[in-house]
Amino acid sequence: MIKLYGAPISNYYNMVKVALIEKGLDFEEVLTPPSQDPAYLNQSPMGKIPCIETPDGFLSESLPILEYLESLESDAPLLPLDAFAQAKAREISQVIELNVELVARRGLGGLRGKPVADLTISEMQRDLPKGCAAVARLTQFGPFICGETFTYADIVGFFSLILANRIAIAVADTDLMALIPGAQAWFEMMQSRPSVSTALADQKN
Ligand SMILES: N[C@@H](CCC(=O)N[C@@H](CS)C(=O)NCC(=O)O)C(=O)O
Repeated sequence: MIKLYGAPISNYYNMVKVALIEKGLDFEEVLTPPSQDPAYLNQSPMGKIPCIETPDGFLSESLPILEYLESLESDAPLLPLDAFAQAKAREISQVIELNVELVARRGLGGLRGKPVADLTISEMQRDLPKGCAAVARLTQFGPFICGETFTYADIVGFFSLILANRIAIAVADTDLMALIPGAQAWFEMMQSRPSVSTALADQKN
């Protein structure tokens, strides 16, 4: 059985948790904060959450974890069969993480009442529209990010945008949903998906 280390407050933790639920894999949640404790660094080398424990050892970084889960036997694939379509799902996941989630994350302190430097805010205002335009170029939400089929790119996209948009609105006065045509309807569809609503409910508890 897979052990999932981390906490529901983390959007990355929720990406992995929702993938485990969607794939119908048995897993156990082990509540763990991010930590620089040497014992935890042996599990997750940057001390971040999530990481998972598999029969073969520990694994960190959400995207490789999703790839690993995809390699396990399950009746619910989270990537299409076609190699090019698979690569497109990876492409959009990475574009969202690098150019939207991580850019917005620079202002995370702002959600916790900490001051955010003017330079950081102006860089967010410059870079987030670029990242959103790239996402918009890659998807038409038909209805999912990659078209007709639900993929892990929907999970990565949803849990990236849910946090990134809160930060972007609060800190940089930038509404990411308004910058990605079709994103709002897709976001609402994702929110009511049982795996996602379970993770969101657990986050509130
Ligand atoms: N690239 C990592 C990012 C994970 C991440 O940033 N996790 C946050 C919580 S949402 C964390 O552990 N932060 C603590 C830290 O940066 O030390 C992944 O894909 O899993």
